[in-house]
Amino acid sequence: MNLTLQPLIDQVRSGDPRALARAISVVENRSPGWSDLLKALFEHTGHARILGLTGSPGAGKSTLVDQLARHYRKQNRTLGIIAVDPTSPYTGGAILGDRIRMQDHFADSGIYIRSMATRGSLGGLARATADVTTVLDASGRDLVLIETVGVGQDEVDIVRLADITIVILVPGMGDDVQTIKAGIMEIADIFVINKSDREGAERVEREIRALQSLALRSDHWTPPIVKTIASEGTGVEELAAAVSSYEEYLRKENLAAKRSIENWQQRLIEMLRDSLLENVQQQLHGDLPRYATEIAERKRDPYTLVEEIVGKLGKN
Ligand SMILES: Nc1nc2c(ncn2[C@@H]2O[C@H](COP(=O)(O)OP(=O)(O)OP(=O)(O)O)[C@@H](O)[C@H]2O)c(=O)[nH]1
Ligand SMILES: [Mg+2]
Repeated sequence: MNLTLQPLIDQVRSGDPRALARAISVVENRSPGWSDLLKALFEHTGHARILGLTGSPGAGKSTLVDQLARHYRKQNRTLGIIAVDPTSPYTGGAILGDRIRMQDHFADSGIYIRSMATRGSLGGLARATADVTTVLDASGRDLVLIETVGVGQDEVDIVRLADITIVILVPGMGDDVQTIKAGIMEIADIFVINKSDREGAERVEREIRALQSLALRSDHWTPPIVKTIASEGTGVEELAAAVSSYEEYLRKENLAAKRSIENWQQRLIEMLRDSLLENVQQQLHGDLPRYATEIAERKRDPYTLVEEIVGKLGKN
């Protein structure tokens, strides 16, 4: 254990926002001590409730996160918020919006907000988000809210971190439900139809119900559908109630542990994959181009080469 890290660990655990910021930077940038820090913090995790909110660009995720944060703060629960920016062109404006909204909570040490970018996060966005969640959890936050745009595999991986996943849809996006069906439908524990002040909310609801009737979940939970107008705070109480009832369901059916084990199985594979790949790349030094040339010229076969490289792993 790296002794110089102890003060930082203690400060993080006391919930100090400046220490949190420092610890998160160390972890995010893979600065010296990052793994010792996570190792030491891990035993203090597992207490925070992790909510993942995902939906199309501009669906109102940040507005909803903000409203939920207000709701939970009224109950004196502390929060960490991670806004994952996939650097899609859509989010350019929203970053500024997030900052403006954040100022509302600026003086409140019960809310810690962090934006994450794909750029610069080594080892993938999902891993970085998971590690930041670990730090926030260890700092004693009651809830961690993760906002992510639901588009790709990275986002699905991020959502898998969550205990409860909220999928946000909006009316008037044509065949949005159809598009989203493929990846995101299956992971929704709760559906939100935001911007319900707009026409078409009922239609979206009917579409979700129709899809739900086709696919029964293995845990037999039927994800509730909550209509919200996030910009006015309408439906936020109902959403929080839906979160509570799913928590209650998980507790009653003893499903929380099962879900956690499933998630860890997935994460372990990802961690191993990252780590093994790093290891192999180190082992290869700069040999990759030479190997590739030899294979292209049929002087070597790739199957034997891979066997050799993998065989050497862990032996040096
Ligand atoms: N009419 C209406 N507008 C809303 C509602 N909720 C949010 N908005 C507006 O929709 C816009 C986008 O909201 P955001 O909360 O930034 O959406 P987001 O999903 O976080 O967006 P990205 O992070 O860019 O993907 C803002 O101008 C909000 O004020 C709603 O219920 N009704
Ligand atoms: Mg946003």
